[in-house]
Amino acid sequence: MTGYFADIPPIAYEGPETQNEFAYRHYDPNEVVLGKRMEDHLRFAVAWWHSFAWPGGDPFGGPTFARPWFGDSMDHARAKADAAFELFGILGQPFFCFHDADVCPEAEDFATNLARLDEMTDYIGGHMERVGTKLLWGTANLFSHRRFMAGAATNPDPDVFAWSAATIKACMDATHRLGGQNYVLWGGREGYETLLNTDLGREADQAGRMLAMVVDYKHKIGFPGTILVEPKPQEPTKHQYDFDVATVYGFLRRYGLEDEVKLNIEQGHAILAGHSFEHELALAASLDVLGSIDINRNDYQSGWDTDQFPNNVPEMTLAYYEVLRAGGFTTGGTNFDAKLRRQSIDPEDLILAHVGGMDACARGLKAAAAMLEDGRLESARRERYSRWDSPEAQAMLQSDLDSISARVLAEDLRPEPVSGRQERLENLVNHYV
Ligand code: XLS
Ligand code: NI
Ligand code: NI
Repeated sequence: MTGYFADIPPIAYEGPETQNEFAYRHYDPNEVVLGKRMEDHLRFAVAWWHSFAWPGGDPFGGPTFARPWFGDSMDHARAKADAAFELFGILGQPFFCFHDADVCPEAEDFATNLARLDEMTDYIGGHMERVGTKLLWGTANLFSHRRFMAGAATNPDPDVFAWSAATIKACMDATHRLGGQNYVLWGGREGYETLLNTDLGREADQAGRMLAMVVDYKHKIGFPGTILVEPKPQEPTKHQYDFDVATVYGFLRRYGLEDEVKLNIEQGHAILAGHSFEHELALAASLDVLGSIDINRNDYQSGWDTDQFPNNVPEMTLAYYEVLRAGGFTTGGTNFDAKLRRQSIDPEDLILAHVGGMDACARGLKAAAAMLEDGRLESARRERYSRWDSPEAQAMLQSDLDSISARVLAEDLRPEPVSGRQERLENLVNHYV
C-alpha cells in the first residue's frame, strides 16, 4: 500500500439524489438490467497507462503529475502497482488493462525485459488475488521505444519484427498467466508517414503474418480469451493501416483470420475516422467481430485523440444500445482508455474522473436497456424492411437482372416513397436519455 489515495473512502452507490461527490449516482453494480447485473453488463476496466504511467506532458511542456511511483526502477514499478490496486479497490473496478511498458521499466536488452515482466506478473497476480480485480486484457507496447519508430510488424527491418514477435509472445504469456480475458493488438506505429519510402503491400503481408502467428500461439498455449485488434485512423502515424472497423475486417478476411479475431473499438478513434461510435459498433456487430470497447471521448474541434473521460450520456446511450442489440459483451468490457487533463493533478481527480465516467456509462446502459424493452425503435426498424419478408421479394434475390427487368415491365412497377421517420425516432430516443 502506498497510501496515495489514503484520504479517499471506497466509492459506493448512493443514488441520483446524493450530494456526495465520492459516490456513484447511477452505477449500482448489483442493479439488474435486462436480467443481468450492471457490473456484468459494463465490465469496467481501468487503463494502467493513462491512469498510472502518463506524466501529464504535452508538446509544449513536461510532466505536471508528481506521482511518487514515477521512476525507472523496479521499486517504482512495484509502488505503481500498489497504487493501482489501491485505486481499483476504492472504485470497486472489476477489471484492469495493461501494456508491458506500463508495469515495468524498459531495458535495452530483451532478456532483462523478459525477467522484469515475469517478476511484475507475479507481483500483480498477488494483488489481483488480494483485491479481486481481474484482467480484461493485456497488450504489448510496440510504439514508444525508438526501435519501433518505423513500426513493429510492418517495420522494414526484420530484427524489429523479431523483437516485436518475441515481445508479443511474452505479453501473451503474462496475460494468460493472469487469467486475462482478451489479448489486444493496437497497431501503434503500423502505418506510414510518407509513401515515398513505404511499400504498402509488403507491410500488409508482414502484419498479416504477425497476426496469424498470434492466433497460432493462442491455440498453442490454450489461451481461452479473445484476440482483439483495435482500429485507429491516424496518430501517431499520419496514416494507420487499421483505419476503422471496415478496413480491419477487410484485412482479417484477406488473411483468413475473420473467425479468429474480433475488434476492440474505441470511441475517440471512431470520431477520428469520421464515424460515430455507434456506427463502428453496429458495423462490427453486423460482421460478428464486436469484441470490446475502449471508452473515452475526443475534443470535437481539435482533431486529436484527446482521450478524455466520457461524460456524454446521449452518446453512451446509442453506444450501449448497439452493444445490447448485439447480445452484450462476452469476454469484452468497457475499458477507460482515458486520461486526466494536464491540470488535474490531485489524487481525487483520478478517482472522480472514473466515478463520473462510470456513472455516464451506467446511465447510457439503463437508457439503452429501456429503449430495447420498449421495443418501438426495433419494431420501426423491422417495419421499414417488412416488405422484404414476402416470398416474392426473397425469390428476387435469387433471380437475375433479366427476369427482374421483365417483371418490372409486366407489372408496371412504380415504387412509392415511404417516410424514414427520422425525427420521430429521434424524439423517441430523447424519451429515454
Ligand atoms: C491509443 C490506443 C491504445 C490502445 C492500447 O490510441 O487507444 O491506448 O488501446 O495499446
Ligand atoms: Ni485504446
Ligand atoms: Ni486511443
